[in-house]
Amino acid sequence: MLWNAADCDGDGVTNGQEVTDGTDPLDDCSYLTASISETVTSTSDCDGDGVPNNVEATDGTDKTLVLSYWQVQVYPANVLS
Ligand SMILES: [Ca+2]
Ligand SMILES: [Ca+2]
Ligand SMILES: [Ca+2]
Repeated sequence: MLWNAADCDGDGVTNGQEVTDGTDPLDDCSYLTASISETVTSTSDCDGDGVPNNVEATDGTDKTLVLSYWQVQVYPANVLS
């Protein structure tokens, strides 16, 4: 696999895209959520809320917000309409 197409840190963003975004391809807490295109395999807990990144990705919660648990997720009204 080409390096650019690989995801070395497992944050779901390919190395090439991380370089484009200016994030660190070797830091699984450095990425742009909007650029995630791969399955998140990182088990780091970047926001310290006790839920690993790969689980947060499955739940659809925000890995960078401490208060973003699935159970307490509150969407703005304009997202639901
Ligand atoms: Ca990555
Ligand atoms: Ca990264
Ligand atoms: Ca977390």
